[in-house]
Amino acid sequence: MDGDQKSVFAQEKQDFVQHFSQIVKILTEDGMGHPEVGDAIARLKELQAFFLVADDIMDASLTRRGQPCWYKKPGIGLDAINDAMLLEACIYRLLKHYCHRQPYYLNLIELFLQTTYQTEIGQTLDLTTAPQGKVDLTRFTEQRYKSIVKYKTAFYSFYLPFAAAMFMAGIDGEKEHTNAKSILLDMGEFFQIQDDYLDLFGDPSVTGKIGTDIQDNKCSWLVVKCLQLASSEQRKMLEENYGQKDPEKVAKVKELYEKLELTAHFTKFEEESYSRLMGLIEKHSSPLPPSIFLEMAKKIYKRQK
Ligand code: DMA
Ligand code: MG
Ligand code: MG
Ligand code: MG
Repeated sequence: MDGDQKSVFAQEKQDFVQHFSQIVKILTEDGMGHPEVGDAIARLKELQAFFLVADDIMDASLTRRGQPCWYKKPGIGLDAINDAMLLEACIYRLLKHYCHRQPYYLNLIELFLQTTYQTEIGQTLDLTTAPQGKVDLTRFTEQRYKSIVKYKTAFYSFYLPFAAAMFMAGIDGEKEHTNAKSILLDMGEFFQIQDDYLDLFGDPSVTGKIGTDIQDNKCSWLVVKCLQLASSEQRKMLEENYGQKDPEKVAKVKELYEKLELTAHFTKFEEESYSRLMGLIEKHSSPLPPSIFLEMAKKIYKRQK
């Protein structure tokens, strides 16, 4: 990163922090109008993303953003389920606060509701493809993988923010949204593939989270790729070691991944995916300026966290 980029980044971060405290202020001001719920509202000062609070419980994860996951904090535990729902409700409180007189208000509400449904469908696929204690490698197909990541990640992480901005700018045509979606879902799939790669090969001090995909029996990009490359012997060894907590078994799976050079395969995939993405942007960005998509691609390509 050069100096200019750094200062832009610092400025963006400062802006974000400012907006964020404003949001928390608006959400917690309600507590003053209704003192009987003040204690509950005060909890929102520790705001986190609602899908991630719930996801960490379901994935039995330990850390998030360099801290214990919310449900792992002393005194929180499964109360975090309610906190996740409370955070979800905050979306609609904020939409009302900022947008209820706007012509795009209904579009935004429907967008958030629809995206929540899609993400929940994706999480369902993610969880049912990874049943605890039942390793069945035949489930881990490329086709199943693509459906999981499209629904659990691509809609909410990529299409949602762009679509929201488009509605706010008065762009509500189906054609325009379909075009943007074709770029953004592709970007989202790539983003989750990186997430799966980093789950095992990322540095937890950089990603802020310790990976659990092997232990959780997840249909990760790594296991799908591994199965495409493995000999029948290696497949058997994967069968015996995948989806279990035992650190020695996890290490054996990692060893196999390393033997099959999954890092090199990932790097190659990343290059290919990037050029495909550039093609999609060229073809489908209009009427939006391609730079919006290119900026986003730049942020995620070769990311370490
Ligand atoms: C992320 O999947 C999907 C959602 C809806 C949070 P994941 O469990 O791989 O995410 P992470 O690696 O951040 O726990
Ligand atoms: Mg998770
Ligand atoms: Mg998950
Ligand atoms: Mg992950």
